[in-house]
Amino acid sequence: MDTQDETPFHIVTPLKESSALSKMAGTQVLMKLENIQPMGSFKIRGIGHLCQKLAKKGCKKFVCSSGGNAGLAASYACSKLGLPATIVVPGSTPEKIIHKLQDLGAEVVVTGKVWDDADACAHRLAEAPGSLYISPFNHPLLWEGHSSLVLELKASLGIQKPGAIVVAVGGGGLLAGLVEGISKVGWSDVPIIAMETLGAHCLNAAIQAGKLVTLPDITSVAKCLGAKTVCDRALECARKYRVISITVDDRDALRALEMFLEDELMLVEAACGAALAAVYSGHIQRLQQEGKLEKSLGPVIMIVCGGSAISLSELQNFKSQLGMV
Ligand code: PLV
Repeated sequence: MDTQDETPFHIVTPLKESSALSKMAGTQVLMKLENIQPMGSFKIRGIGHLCQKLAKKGCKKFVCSSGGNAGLAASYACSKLGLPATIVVPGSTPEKIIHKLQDLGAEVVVTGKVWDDADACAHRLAEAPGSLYISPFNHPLLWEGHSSLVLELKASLGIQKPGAIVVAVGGGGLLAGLVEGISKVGWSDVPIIAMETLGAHCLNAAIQAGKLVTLPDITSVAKCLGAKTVCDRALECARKYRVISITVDDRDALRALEMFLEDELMLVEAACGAALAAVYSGHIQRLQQEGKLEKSLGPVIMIVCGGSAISLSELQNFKSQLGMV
């Protein structure tokens, strides 16, 4: 493909009511189906945009650290751009993802236990002449790319404002992109419910401490939320906008993704299960009762962020690890 081509790599995703989620929440829930993006997650919006912009400036090789999905998006974008990609992932990454990355033509380096270890390696590799490091969540162009999601919401909803937007938070790139989007469309007062699993709760810890906090380890099964430190911009967003931070445990996230599979027949990662748990574990109604969300609420937007690091057997493994079977 011509590197000057501005056509985005992401698709416009459907916004679809879920009667099951609406019933659980007691209010209308609309799913933004990012799980059907190329490579199975929202990541292509930001990473695709970032790679396109940097390629246009003459970058010839990218090195991206990833929990999996950002790497898939970067490999996909690079294959479209005809550029080489090196993806550095932690040892916890499923074989299936590594093969997918290789099939896309990426060089894959597996190192360390968690994403932060892979990230340190990616920074070192990117010191090679001609290579450029890309973060899976921490870059203004990435946030700009993610903000396209809100522009689509605005185009679908028109004058109707969302009652809240529910999102999973890892390093905070999607959150930062949503905030950019709601600012662009005049929805700055819309609450964003930022969901994390305990053991990958770097945003929640930072909000509690009033400053960035580095978690000692990532203990959650939601490895794609597993950045030990959230990006500065995400904490800034939480300070300046109506961000409600909620943590759930791994069991809640897995239960949510299992119920979602039953209800909507779509299988998503535990990272996405964390967001779904806002409804399936009753947090929306609780927030309404506590007066943190309006009693009569506009449509709640559930960002079904997706994720490829899951299969039925992987779900069974997680459940047995957590004593759920
Ligand atoms: N995953 C990143 C960071 O991992 C990655 O490298 O793929 N939902 C899914 C399915 C994700 O893959 C991610 C991020 C998130 C949510 C959270 O997005 P973020 O990092 O922008 O807050 C360590």
